[in-house]
Amino acid sequence: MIKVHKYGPAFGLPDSSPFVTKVETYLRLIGEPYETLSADVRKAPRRQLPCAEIEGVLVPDSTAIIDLIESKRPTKLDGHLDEKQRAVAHAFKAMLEEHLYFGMLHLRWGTEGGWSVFEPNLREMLGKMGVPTFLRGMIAKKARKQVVGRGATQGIGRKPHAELVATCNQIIDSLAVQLGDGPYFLGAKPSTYDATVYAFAAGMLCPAFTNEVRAHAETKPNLVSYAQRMKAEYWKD
Ligand SMILES: N[C@@H](CCC(=O)N[C@@H](CS)C(=O)NCC(=O)O)C(=O)O
Repeated sequence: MIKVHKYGPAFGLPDSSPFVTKVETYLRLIGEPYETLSADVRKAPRRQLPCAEIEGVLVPDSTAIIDLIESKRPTKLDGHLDEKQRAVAHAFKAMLEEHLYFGMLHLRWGTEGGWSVFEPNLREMLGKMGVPTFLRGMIAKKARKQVVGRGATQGIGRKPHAELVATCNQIIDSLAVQLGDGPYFLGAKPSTYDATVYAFAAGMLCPAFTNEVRAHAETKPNLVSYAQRMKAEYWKD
């Protein structure tokens, strides 16, 4: 059975990482049973999670995991998509994973409001990884510096707050337009892209975090009902 190496559920989400939620949502979309393991990110091959054990091989990267599993399936989850749909969906996936991700990362790690919610969860996770209590504060602070630095390297983290929010909100506007009435991201049937879209929709709408991006996402009734529908359909347990 496939084993997903993850951080762990947090803030009412399946995982603190959208990339982990993406992989698990994909496995639920195809009805593939899987096990999970709370992993130590420091020991992961690329020092990132998720990873998945597939037929004895530890595969890093959410997209590589999904591509490998899809390559072994006789029926493809994206089989019904034409070239144009694939191209558009690929662009949206990149926009969420490589752009919005860093905006959301900054809102969680780089703002005082986000950090006040995120830090206790991080300390708890460090505890599960065996880090002694007296070191957790120092390690969390160091991790915060690194993660905020990543947002700055990508660029979005250097923007003034209002500009960062506007950038994220523009992405949400586009996402809501493309989603339309769904019911899935690309119409009547689910595709691998729903794994990414759900992971990010659930993250941006997460009630634990109060910020302008969540408030903006909440003004999109189709996005909100998409997240609710996907949760009810694939995340009942
Ligand atoms: N491209 C990777 C990205 C995974 C990723 O960025 N994981 C983050 C958590 S959201 C992580 O483990 N970060 C730890 C680090 O980079 O030090 C994927 O799709 O799996």
